Amino acid sequence: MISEHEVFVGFGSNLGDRRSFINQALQAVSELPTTSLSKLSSLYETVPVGYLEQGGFLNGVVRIQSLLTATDLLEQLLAIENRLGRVRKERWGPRTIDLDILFYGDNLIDEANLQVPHPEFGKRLFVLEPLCEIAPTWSHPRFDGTISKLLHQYQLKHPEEAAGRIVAAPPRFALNEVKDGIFY
Ligand code: GSY
Repeated sequence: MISEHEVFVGFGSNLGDRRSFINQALQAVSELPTTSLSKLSSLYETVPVGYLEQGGFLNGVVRIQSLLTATDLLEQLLAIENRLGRVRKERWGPRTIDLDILFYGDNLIDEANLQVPHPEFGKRLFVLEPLCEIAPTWSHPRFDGTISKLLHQYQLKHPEEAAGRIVAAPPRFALNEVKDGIFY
C-alpha cells in the first residue's frame, strides 16, 4: 500500500496584494495531484527578518497530505511561485509568494536543492508560531522535543522579539469545501 506523506509547508508574501497571493497559492497547492490541505494556521503579520529594508510579511503554515515525492512536490511548489510572479532577484528580497517545505513526514533530506527539515525553521519565529498553532505536539527525530518546546526555547532565547500579529483566522469549514480560493 502506498501511504500519504504528512507535509508542512510554510508560506509568506510581502509584495502586492499579499493575502490574494497566499489564497491563490493555497488554492494551487490544494489542486496538485494526490494532494489535499488538512490544516491551516492563522495568518500572521510579521516583521522582516534578514534583509530589513522591505515590506512586512504575511506568514502562515499549512499541513498537507500528499502522495507526491518530496522532489516532485518541490518542483510543483516552485512552479506555483513562478506562476504567481515570484522573481528571484535577491536571495533575501521581497517576494509575491514563498513556499517552503518544512517537514516531509519524519524524513531527512539533504540534497543540493532541498533540505528537509528546513534548515532555518527553528530559527524563525514567523515559522515556529504558525507551526505551533497547528502542530504543537509534532516532533521530528532530528530535534529534541515537540514544536511547542522548540517555540518555548526560542522565546526564552529571544525575549525581545515581537510575536507575529494574527490578522486572519483559517476558515471554519473543511478546507476541501473552500470555494474560489478564499482561505482567509
Ligand atoms: O524565508 C522566507 C522569506 N523571508 C521572510 C518571511 O517569510 N517572513 C519574515 N518576517 N521575514 C522574512 N525574511 C525572509 S528572507
